[in-house]
Amino acid sequence: MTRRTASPRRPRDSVPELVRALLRGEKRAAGKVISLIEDDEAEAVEAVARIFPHTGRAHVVGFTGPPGAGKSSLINRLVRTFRAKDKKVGVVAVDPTSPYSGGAVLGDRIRMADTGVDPGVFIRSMATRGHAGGLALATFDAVRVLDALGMDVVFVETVGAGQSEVEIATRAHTTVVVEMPLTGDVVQTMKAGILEIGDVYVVNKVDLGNDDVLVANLKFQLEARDGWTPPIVRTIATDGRGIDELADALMRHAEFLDRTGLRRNREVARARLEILENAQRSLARRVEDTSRLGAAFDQLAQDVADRRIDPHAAAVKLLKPPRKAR
Ligand SMILES: Nc1nc2c(ncn2[C@@H]2O[C@H](COP(=O)(O)OP(=O)(O)OP(=O)(O)O)[C@@H](O)[C@H]2O)c(=O)[nH]1
Ligand SMILES: [Mg+2]
Repeated sequence: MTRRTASPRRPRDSVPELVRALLRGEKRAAGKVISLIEDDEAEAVEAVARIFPHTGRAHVVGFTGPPGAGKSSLINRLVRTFRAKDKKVGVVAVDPTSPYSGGAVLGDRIRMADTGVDPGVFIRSMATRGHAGGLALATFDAVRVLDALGMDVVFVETVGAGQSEVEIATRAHTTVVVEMPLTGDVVQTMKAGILEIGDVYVVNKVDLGNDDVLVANLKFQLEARDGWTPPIVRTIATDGRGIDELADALMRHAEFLDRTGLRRNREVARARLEILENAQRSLARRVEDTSRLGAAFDQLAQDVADRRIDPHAAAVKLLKPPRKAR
């Protein structure tokens, strides 16, 4: 089959082929589609459009929290726990440095990127380059790939350093906020906004002590939302303590969303964001390559320089869809 992209790189499978393989559960195809998304290739749009009708099954759990709190370690443990319950598990880590081993399923860091011996686990790190602003979109497109691949649960890890990372986590069905107790004589306050976003709070590294103050603080400050009081789970990710309770809390929240109809609300809220972001992105694409704007753009620039039109009106005119030929 001939390709339109005159790329010197290795020949690629066609998008329909890739999507068919993905829907058959082939992890290799999933990895390729995520690479297209990651590189923001035009084919990614077609691929996501094709897989979209096959998504909506997976329960998506977002993890956020300060660097080093133990998000990756917790997810590694949870992968194992959910595999033991015979659930297929996907992981998208928005931090490419995350050290994933896939619980006990995968042995080393080299193989963690896209394959493993267990067909029920798929772990993928997303590189963040080239996605200023579009990171949330790329992440959720990748989540959809894992959904279509047949994963029952998809964990998304982001480092809660910036607002955009926190936002990614809140687009999940269940948002987990991971904190760790600080040691020494410090008053530990929560970062602004962190108390509003979590459905489940984890206080990890309780082996290091000082967790009582943090847990009491959280208990005091957390409020029920829509009839759900966020549980606070104490864990030691390194030895597995509290992981069963955490898995249980995640499942209870999933059931709560189904029982109350809030799952649908969350889907609609995310859809709003995604429609707007896609609209912004396609507008940005239309104007980023000035060579493709053609003679109309040049003429508008002349008109602005001659004061025949102001720059704002010129922009509106530029973005008007071309008139259809009669
Ligand atoms: N003592 C102790 N160490 C832990 C625990 N959980 C994780 N760690 C260690 O803390 C360090 C950071 O853990 P990660 O799981 O990489 O944390 P993270 O939140 O994913 O970190 P980033 O992705 O860099 O934000 C590692 O060295 C872990 O081994 C715990 O419960 N107790
Ligand atoms: Mg990590």
